[in-house]
Amino acid sequence: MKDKILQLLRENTDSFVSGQSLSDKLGVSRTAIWKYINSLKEDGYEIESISKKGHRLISTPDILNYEEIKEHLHTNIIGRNILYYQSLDSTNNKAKEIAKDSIHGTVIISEEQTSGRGRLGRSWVAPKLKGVWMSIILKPDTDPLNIPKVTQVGAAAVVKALQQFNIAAQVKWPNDIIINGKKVCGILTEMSGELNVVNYVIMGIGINVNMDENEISRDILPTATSIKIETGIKLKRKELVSSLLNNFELLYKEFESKGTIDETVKICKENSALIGKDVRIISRSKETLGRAIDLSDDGELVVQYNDGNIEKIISGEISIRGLNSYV
Ligand code: BTX
Repeated sequence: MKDKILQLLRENTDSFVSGQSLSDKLGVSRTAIWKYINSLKEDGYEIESISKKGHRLISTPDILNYEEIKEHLHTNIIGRNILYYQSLDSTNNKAKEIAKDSIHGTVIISEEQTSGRGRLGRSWVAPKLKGVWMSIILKPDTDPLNIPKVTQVGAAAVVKALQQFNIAAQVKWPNDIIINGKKVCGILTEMSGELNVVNYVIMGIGINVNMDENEISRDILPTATSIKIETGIKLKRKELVSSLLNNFELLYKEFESKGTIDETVKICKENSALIGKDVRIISRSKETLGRAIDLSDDGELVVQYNDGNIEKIISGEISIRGLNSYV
């Protein structure tokens, strides 16, 4: 009911909508309408209410529910089912819980995470209302070996979305997006499957959007930053999410229909933070020195080791660092 009231107010932002007309249209009492209006105000919607005139929507809050995101969403499937939470331990955990019974393209978004997760058991800091913390449930009909490609699709979609707000960001293969050498976004792709079958994939994306420097915890400050800190731009998170989902659906279509990720690889190459740089390739306790020279058609990092050997690296358990620093 709240959605319907909001919709009617959205359609009439230049005039007042009377309580009586809302009550007639929606078939509920005026007292009920009044309660829903108050509840919308509590959610952050600025509504001017004048007796005998009615209600007028003045502004909408930057919250990440479907009502707000759909305004700029052009997808057919991805993000058409959004489950929105104020707080979760981790959107990837929630997605895992419900993945089996959820449709492809379902998105879980939380305004904060209390135990956000990174790769290899690491943690991800996700403070309330300051970023985008979300997971997309995907059900690709493909071999499990192809799933690392999905991470690249996600990374390319983030870069493309930021470009639409005139923000230049780079992909630090395989799963980080950086601005000015520091991390603004991380992607955690998890899969449930058998030998040749993918049951589902969960792609978790965390983006530091509007944190100020004092809102980033000290232990991650040397490598972490936010879009606002680096660019001075305070993005509307809901617009960033819509743009991200729009771009993701476009790029994912190629993977879904042909199994290739040509457009994704093009974007990741053009905006690579690593290609042409000397890097340390860290696999479990082993560290090897080399140079990142290319990205393969399948989204693997091509490195040339100092002994001259060339190898394609699959993301799995590998971390890449700059020679003396994070990049
Ligand atoms: P990662 O393993 O590459 O990065 C994790 C590391 O990044 C941490 O060990 C820490 O040093 C640093 N870090 C932690 N929080 C932040 C932050 N907010 N910004 C920058 N650096 C940070 C990257 O893993 C994958 C992260 C995915 C996060 C999303 S959020 C939605 C979804 N749900 C969930 O639990 N995880 C994903």
